[in-house]
Amino acid sequence: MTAVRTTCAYCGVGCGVSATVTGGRQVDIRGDVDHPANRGRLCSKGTHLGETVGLEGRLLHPEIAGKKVGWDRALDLVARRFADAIRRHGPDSVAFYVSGQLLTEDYYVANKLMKGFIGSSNIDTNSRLCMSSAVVGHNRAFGEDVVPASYDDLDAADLFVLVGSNTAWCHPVVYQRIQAARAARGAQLVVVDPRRTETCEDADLHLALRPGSDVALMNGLLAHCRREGLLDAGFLRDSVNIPEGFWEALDAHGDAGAVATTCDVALEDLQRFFHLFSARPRTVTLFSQGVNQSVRGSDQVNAIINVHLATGRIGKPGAAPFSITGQPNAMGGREVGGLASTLAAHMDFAPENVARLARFWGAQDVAAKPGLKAVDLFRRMREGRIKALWVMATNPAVSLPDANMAREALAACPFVVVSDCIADTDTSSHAHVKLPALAWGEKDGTVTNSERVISRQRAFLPPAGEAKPDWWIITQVARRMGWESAFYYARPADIYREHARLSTYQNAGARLFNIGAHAAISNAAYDAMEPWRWGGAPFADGRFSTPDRRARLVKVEQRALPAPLERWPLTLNTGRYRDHWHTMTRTGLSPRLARHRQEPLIEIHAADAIACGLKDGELARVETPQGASIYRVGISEGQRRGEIFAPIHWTDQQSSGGRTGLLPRPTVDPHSGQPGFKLTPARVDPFPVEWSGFLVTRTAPRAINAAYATRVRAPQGWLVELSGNGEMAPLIKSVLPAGERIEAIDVARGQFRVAVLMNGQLQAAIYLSRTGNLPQRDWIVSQLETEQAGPAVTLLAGRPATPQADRGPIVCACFDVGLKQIIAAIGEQRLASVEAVGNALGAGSNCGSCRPAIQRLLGEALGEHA
Ligand SMILES: Nc1nc2c(c(=O)[nH]1)N[C@H]1C(S)=C(S)[C@@H](COP(=O)(O)OP(=O)(O)OC[C@H]3O[C@@H](n4cnc5c(=O)[nH]c(N)nc54)[C@H](O)[C@@H]3O)O[C@H]1N2
Ligand SMILES: Nc1nc2c(c(=O)[nH]1)N[C@H]1C(S)=C(S)[C@@H](COP(=O)(O)OP(=O)(O)OC[C@H]3O[C@@H](n4cnc5c(=O)[nH]c(N)nc54)[C@H](O)[C@@H]3O)O[C@H]1N2
Ligand code: SF4
Ligand SMILES: [Mo]
Repeated sequence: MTAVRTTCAYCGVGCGVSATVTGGRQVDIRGDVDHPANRGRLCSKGTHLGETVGLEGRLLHPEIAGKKVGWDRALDLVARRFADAIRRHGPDSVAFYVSGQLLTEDYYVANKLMKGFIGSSNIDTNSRLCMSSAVVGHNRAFGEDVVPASYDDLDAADLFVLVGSNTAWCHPVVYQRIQAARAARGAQLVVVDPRRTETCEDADLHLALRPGSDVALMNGLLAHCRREGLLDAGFLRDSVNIPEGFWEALDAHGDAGAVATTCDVALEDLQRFFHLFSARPRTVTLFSQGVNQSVRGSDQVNAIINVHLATGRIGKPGAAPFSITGQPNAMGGREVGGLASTLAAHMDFAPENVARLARFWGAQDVAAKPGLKAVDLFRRMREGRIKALWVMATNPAVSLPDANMAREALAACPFVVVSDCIADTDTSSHAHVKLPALAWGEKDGTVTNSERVISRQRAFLPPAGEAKPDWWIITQVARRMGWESAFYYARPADIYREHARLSTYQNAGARLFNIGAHAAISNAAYDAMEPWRWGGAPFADGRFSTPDRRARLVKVEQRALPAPLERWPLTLNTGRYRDHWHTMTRTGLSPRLARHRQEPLIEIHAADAIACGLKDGELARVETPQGASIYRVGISEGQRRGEIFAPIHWTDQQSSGGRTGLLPRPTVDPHSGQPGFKLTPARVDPFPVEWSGFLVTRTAPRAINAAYATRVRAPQGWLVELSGNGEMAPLIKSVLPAGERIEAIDVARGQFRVAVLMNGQLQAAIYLSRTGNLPQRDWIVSQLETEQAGPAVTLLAGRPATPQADRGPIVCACFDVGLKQIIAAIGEQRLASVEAVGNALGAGSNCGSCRPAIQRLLGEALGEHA
């Protein structure tokens, strides 16, 4: 039982994980104390990785038309159908849609096959939806897509500005490092986000700005810096090109009062932000989807970078604009050129680059122009113009904007191949061929995190069934298409060496991305590779990757923000929950992670809820011009008026409600093609139901015929929330397994309670009510974990003989501590700090992901005392 050092499967923080197999597919997960990204810390998702490595739901064999086949048949068919389409309709009639969750080696060969040998650039990636605006911003400002920051800067900064980033939930270990810097050196934290998220909980300042007004804010800040004499004249003179009329255009933002009005924030708050910025030159501005996922995403990125360039807050310790990446290998994908708009090794489509790639790869037909960006690619597909599509490691039927459009496109494509580790996804239901890929824990290669650190992912489990590495699958198809020698690799290290060689090939310093030091790395050294950062401290010498080596300010203007429409009076913002990852194919397997948010909420301001006729905890239908879905109403003080927020995680696999992917409009940034996921005109109406309740079941629930049904994993089973109209009996009949039944049915009072046992063990139980009289879920769910369920009366009552206190929703996933427990302990034991709560209940003392939530409860309790 030796520990294997690998990296976390989830976010771009890129934490090191130490995994020890303790038997079968059981694994003990620890933070890797030697990894520079996390030094042993892990968040809730990383901590509970062990609950996601079983075989449940895995795709174990290749399938053609739903039938199990051998690898040879599946690979032959894929190669033949792609070759046919290319022969009959040309190379641009086929496409790959790939992902920042592939390893660098997988990504490299996918890009090489499409751009180098098929000769089309129709390979795009879910990174288009994620950070393509940051890529454009970097290219425009620096001449290369380089993130000029590292986590060491977090330890040296005096001011953190988080723009459009719910860091406490989405990059929790970065958030913990920020908190550590604040504790150690009194660094200040400003959060710029229309919502009051848990990231704002302990912030020095929260600017709840009007969505889409970030350019006004940043231009206003820059105008302030200019007024106050904070520009770095020497740096501007030596290292930065300033477009004509740049300062004049900025004058429009010179009036702080007008900026406050545009951004809809208090003038005092705006001025506090400006003063903090003036006083603390060691500033790191971290940004993510609130900035990128906008139809003005690229300009918003450049508005941030402009401020850093003009004040010289770049290339120095503790001072940088920092685009934090979402997926574990978003950065690796950028390095291999996985976007339709880039070429490998940070090259663009300049003719000399195309020629250089042709020489290096020994390829005749290297694509000479950019390909279709994700949304356009699916539009073209819906028109029937893409004849063969290969989707790898992403779930576009959920994650593209206007997902119904994406589904129509998949349905219109004559040949769809899906490589995934999971058998049934909303995307794979459209696949003609399904190819089983190795999952985290089985796959082997490298990833690059937000701070340019390349780390190994290592295998510690055997392959599931016949699953194969993605690089193997891709190269097998390439070889069958006739490119035998160009795709001959025996192991990931072979691909990595080629990738490293390409980065240094005829690169006389023009591109900072150069990992030539590894061009001849031995297999043993690759296996033993320690995490290392490429690019050192970029731009520290004031030299950039542009032809004249100078950075560029970019003229960006705040566009007028449209007023709400009568039919669509609200705007829909979408994003993430703390303990779920995207379409839940993996976090959905973990009972512990399921408990933080068991249902998809539509969060709404109390006044809007009244105006729309909604009540907290009831159901509502959210509609946009693209589609509609049902959510549980969560009235929230964190929402601005007129704005609602929905999570992105629920899919057809878990739910008939909360299907957020159907809602966003497919409008994109004109430069990057990134969709504006955060702002869609919408309306909300009550969704009346006659009865509600829940089902607890040991076996996976089948399709459930109820107006609203969402399921989450529980220990030894599932918990399904249900609501509907009309008769309840048919539903009960359809969802309960055979066995010994005990029931309490009171038709007059509209109460159905049925439990099914087998040899005394609970198999399933359903509780439905027309009056809202329902037991707590906790105890009944716990009955699945016992050999002998409690006596019939307790099962029907839904509570133990000696009543248990209601713990409320789970806040701490590590120690299973509920909201009500924490509130009670704070009151009874007069706890005054997060540490004190940790000592009393354990909550917050392990992974730390729930510390902001505890902070909020402490704040509320204190408020009540006052
Ligand atoms: N728990 C969890 N962590 C994850 C992921 C996950 O699925 N779950 N996914 C990973 C991935 S791929 C990504 S890309 C990252 C995303 O990480 P984040 O970007 O932090 O996450 P989001 O929730 O998408 O959006 C961030 C915030 O942008 C705000 N916002 C909306 N509109 C505006 C605006 O106009 N201006 C500003 N300033 N802010 C705005 C939203 O209110 C939201 O709170 O998370 C990564 N980490
Ligand atoms: N409305 C709205 N939509 C959004 C966003 C938003 O904020 N709002 N955010 C966008 C962003 S930033 C992102 S990154 C996307 C994410 O969206 P997706 O990429 O669609 O989401 P995932 O659930 O991560 O899908 C990954 C798939 O790959 C599979 N997989 C995992 N590992 C491997 C592997 O090694 N090999 C193979 N072949 N398969 C694997 C998983 O089982 C899963 O099915 O969503 C985007 N969509
Ligand atoms: S912050 Fe959490 S999800 Fe992200 S890499 Fe680290 S442990 Fe994994
Ligand atoms: Mo992302």
